[in-house]
Amino acid sequence: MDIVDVAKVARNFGKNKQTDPNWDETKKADINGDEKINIVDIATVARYFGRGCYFL
Ligand SMILES: [Ca+2]
Repeated sequence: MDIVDVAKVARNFGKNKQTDPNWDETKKADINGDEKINIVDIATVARYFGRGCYFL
C-alpha cells in the first residue's frame, strides 16, 4: 500500500457497484470487496499503508 492506493480509494469514495457505470475500473479501489467504496476501505488502506502488502 502506498499513496497511490490511498488516492485511488479517496477519489472513488462513495461509489458502489449499483450506481457506478465504470465499476470495473472503480472496483480496484474496493479493498474489502463489498462492492462499495466507503470508510472501511479508507481505514483498511490506512492500516496497511507502507507495508507493501495488498489486502486483496
Ligand atoms: Ca469496500
